[in-house]
Amino acid sequence: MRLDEITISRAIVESFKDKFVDCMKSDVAIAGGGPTGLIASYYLAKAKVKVVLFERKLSIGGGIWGGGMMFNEIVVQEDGKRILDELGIKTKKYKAGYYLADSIEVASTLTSRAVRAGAHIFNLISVEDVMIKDDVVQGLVLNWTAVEMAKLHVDPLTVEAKFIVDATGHPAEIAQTIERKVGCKLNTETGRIIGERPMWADVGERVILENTREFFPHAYVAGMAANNVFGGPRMGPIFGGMFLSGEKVAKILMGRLRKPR
Ligand code: 48F
Repeated sequence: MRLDEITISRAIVESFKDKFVDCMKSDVAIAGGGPTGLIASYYLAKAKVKVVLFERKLSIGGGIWGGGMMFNEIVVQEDGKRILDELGIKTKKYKAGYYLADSIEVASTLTSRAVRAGAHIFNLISVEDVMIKDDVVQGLVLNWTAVEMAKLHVDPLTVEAKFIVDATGHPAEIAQTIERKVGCKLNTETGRIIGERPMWADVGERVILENTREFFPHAYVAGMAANNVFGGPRMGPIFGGMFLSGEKVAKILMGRLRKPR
């Protein structure tokens, strides 16, 4: 059989179109494919929730790949190790309460497990805005990262979701957008983003779980973005808090989706 270039092109465009159209309505839409977004999408998909994740970059995995200052190892504590064990990712004990994992194995396995569980993941797409109707977030507004980078004047497209998750890491981009557009209406002490505090691994890893919550109707924040929105410290290359935050937001949303609304 001779290979035909046009058949290859048609196959890709038609299949992508079907995938994208299918994701125009979902239960949960996640912005950001770092450790938090990946773990959240894994648990949601495993529970048969329709979940779609949009990642700006070519590669999924966010801050996992670079470990600490490009030494590509990450550290997890006991609770974080539980999640890595569940996903079949190897860990090595360093000393009591500190475990190491290989960044490359973590990023690639998390991605693979999320996709295989049924999460729909799109790379090279940036979330540039949200859809809000009657003071409730109802979806995400998307554009190609290439359009964003080239600063082209191209209008975005919108997808609808019952809940959205800001898992964009340190900048908390979705919360920033909502704050800018709706003013002091966030569910924080001040109604605005409190801001990330300086490095303090122990406290940062603890408060991230309390900070994983709804910050605006139907909009949740998880991972490093949660410590920015609700004012917690950063914690550097210890990743247990990110995994546990992703797991927590997935559990909360499973509960909310089960309730009649
Ligand atoms: O930064 P990132 O890894 O966030 P995280 O899941 O984990 C934080 C850790 O990596 C590390 C740390 C550990 O203690 O502090 O920083 O909270 O992943 C966030 C992902 O979101 C993407 C970004 O490219 C990255 O891969 N992202 C950010 N803004 C957008 C976005 C956006 N507007 N649209 C789509 N993707």
